[in-house]
Amino acid sequence: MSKYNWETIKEYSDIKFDFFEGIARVTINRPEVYNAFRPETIMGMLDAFEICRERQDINVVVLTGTGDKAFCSGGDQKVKGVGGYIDKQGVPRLNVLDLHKKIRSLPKPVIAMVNGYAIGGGHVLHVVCDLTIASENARFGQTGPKVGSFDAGFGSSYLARHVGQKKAREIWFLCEQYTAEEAEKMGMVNKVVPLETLEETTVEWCRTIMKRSPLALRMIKRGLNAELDGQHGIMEMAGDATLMYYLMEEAQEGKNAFLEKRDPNFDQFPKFP
Ligand code: S0N
Repeated sequence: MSKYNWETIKEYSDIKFDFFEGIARVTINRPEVYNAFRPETIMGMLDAFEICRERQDINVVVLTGTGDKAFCSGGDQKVKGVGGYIDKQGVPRLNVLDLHKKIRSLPKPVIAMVNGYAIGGGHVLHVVCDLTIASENARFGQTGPKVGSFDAGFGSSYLARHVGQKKAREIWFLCEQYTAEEAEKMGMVNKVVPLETLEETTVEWCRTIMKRSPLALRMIKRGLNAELDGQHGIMEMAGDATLMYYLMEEAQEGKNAFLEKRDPNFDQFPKFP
């Protein structure tokens, strides 16, 4: 039972999506399969994250799973077919990759609130979030090479940036599980707290983050991503630089001069050394 008054934003079949004082919470709601995801789960999450992007009153997003057993146990093995996870129309999909990109692109911080197992594709989900706060009972690990899958994308290369190359290879090659304390020591978890205080700590972190400048946080996220994301990362950071330029009078002058059919006067603006 939460002590916060979370209000439902939108109803979905596989996730819960709610809001409290500037914080949006996306909860994978399939406890019967330890919050494993199927294509419909991901479609719901993609929609919810798009709403998080658009809504002005959402400053931080928390991603978690229902219950005290699992954050997410990865792709639902019961719907895994040839070529991907089979949706209701019979189409095989790997749409979780779209979600990785969406979390990474979201111009707002995303916190994984890991309340149990973060395994397989569930482990990748916490890896792609900006921060991870875990309960003491959380368990982390990959199973891919054991169950016939792998993520050679963010789930391995970005993981290696957290824990180093050797440890990332160990995590993938051995497919063992790690405690929350071990995960914190490795550098892939920011904080470990008792399960009873997980939500409270996460809300506290969100409140602290919300006191900071949103545009500054956005640019920090872009910069940290850009180092790894190549041309795509530069494009996203450059896009935000353009956004900031558009906020300046210098950019307005160019547009106004064009509309007023005169030469722009850019000399009036300071040229910082
Ligand atoms: C989580 C584990 C370790 C928990 O073990 P425990 O406590 O013994 O519980 P269980 O009895 O095993 O589980 C409880 C119930 O939940 C069901 N269940 C658990 N996980 C899944 C799952 N992933 N799919 C379907 N059902 C699941 C159990 O069956 C059980 O239900 P009942 O009692 O009815 O049988 C343990 O459960 C475990 O190891 N789970 C499997 C973890 C796993 O291997 N996940 C899949 C790994 N692969 C991916 O995630 C691929 C993701 C992907 O699509 C991808 C593709 C391209 C690029 C990237 C990715 C990516 O995101 O990685």
